[in-house]
Amino acid sequence: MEHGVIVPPVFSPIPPAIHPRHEAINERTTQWARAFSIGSPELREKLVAHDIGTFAARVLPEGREEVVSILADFIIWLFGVDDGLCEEGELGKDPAGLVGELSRMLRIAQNPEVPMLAENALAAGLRDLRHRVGRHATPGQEARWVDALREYFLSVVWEASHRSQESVPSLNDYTLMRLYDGATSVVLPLLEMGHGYELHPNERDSTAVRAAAEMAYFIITWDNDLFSYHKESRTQQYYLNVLRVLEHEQQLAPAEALTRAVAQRDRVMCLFLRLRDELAATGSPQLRQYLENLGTFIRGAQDWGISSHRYTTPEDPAGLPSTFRDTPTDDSGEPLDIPAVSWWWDVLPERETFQPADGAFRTTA
Ligand code: 3E9
Ligand code: MG
Ligand code: MG
Ligand code: MG
Ligand code: MG
Ligand code: MG
Repeated sequence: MEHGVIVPPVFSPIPPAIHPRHEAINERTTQWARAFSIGSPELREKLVAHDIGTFAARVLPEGREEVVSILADFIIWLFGVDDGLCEEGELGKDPAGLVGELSRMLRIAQNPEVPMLAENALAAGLRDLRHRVGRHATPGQEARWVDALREYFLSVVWEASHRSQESVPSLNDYTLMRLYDGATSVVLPLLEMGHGYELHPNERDSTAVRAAAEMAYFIITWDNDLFSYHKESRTQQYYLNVLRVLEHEQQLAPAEALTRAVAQRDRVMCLFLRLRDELAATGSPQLRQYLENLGTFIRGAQDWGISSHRYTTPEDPAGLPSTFRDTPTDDSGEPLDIPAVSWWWDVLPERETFQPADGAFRTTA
C-alpha cells in the first residue's frame, strides 16, 4: 500500500457466521445482475466477481433464503448506483443532476407501477426489488425502506458536491454523512424481513436502539474506509474516506490517521457491545434478534471486506489483513470528540471497560 499505510487486523469480538446456502445465493445474484443489466458491461463483470451474495449470506446467516437473495441483489444494485452512477459516472460531480435522477428512482421504489424511467436498467432492477420486498415487508417496513433510500440518496448528493468542489469535508460532517452514504441504514428493514418480524416502533425508534444502529453504521463504514483505502486512494477523486479527512483536518501523516481511525472504531465497538448487551437484557425477543443481526452485519462486512476481490484487488494487491484481533487498541469509555455522535456515550449510564483477560466488560469504580 502506498504512503506506508498497512491496514492491521482490526478488533472483531463478534463471531463469524454464514448462511448455509451462500453459494447458491451468490450464483443467483450473478444471474440477477446479468438479467437486469446492472451497470455497464464492464462494471457488471467486476461486480459479479465480488462475492456480494456471500456478503448478504453473512449479514443474515440464519435468515429466510429468499430475503437473503433480495438483500444480495439489492447490494449489487446499490453498487450499480454507488459505483456506476455516483463514483465513476458524470453525475458523481453534478449534485443538481443527481437530485433529479435519484428522486425519479425513489418514485419507482415507492410506486413501482409508475410509467417512468422505462428504458433505465437500474430502475427496472429497483422495480423488481420493490416487488420482492413487498412480499416480505409490512407497509411500514416498505415505507421505512423507501425513507432509508432517501437518506442514502441525500448523502450521495452531498458527496457529489465535495467531488465537484474537490474539497475534503470536516470530520464532523463526514461522520454525520457517513452514517447514510455507506447505504447501511437501507439494509435494516431487511434484517427484520429476514426473520419475519416487525420491530415495534417504540423499540426501534427509541434513542438507545437508534444509537446502537448508528454505531453499527459507524463501525461498518470506518472498516470499509480502512479496507477500501487501497482502492479509493488510487482514484482521481479521493476526498471521501476517514483517513483522508483525518489527514486533512488534523494534519496527520497517513499512518497516524490510520491509528486514529482504528482507535475511533474500537471505542465505538466497545460502546456498541455494552449497549447491545444492556438492551438485549431488557428488550423483546424481536429486539434481541435485531441486535444479533446488527452484529452479524458488522462481522459480515468485516469477513467480506478483507476477502472480496473488490478490496483485495488481486491484480494490484491491497495487502489487507487476513485475521482479526480480539482486543481493542483503545478501550476508553470517553466520547469521541465528534459533536454529531458524542451523545452516543450518554445513552448508557454506567461506565464499564473492556477486560482483555476474559473478553468481558465490567463496571469500574
Ligand atoms: C458505500 O461505501 C457502499 C455502499 C453504497 C454499497 C452497498 C453496501 C451495503 C448496502 C452494505 C454496507 C456495506 C459497506 C459499506 C461495505 P463506499 O466507500 O463507496 O464502498 P466501497 O465498496 O466503494 O468502498
Ligand atoms: Mg471471487
Ligand atoms: Mg460510495
Ligand atoms: Mg465506493
Ligand atoms: Mg407486504
Ligand atoms: Mg469505501
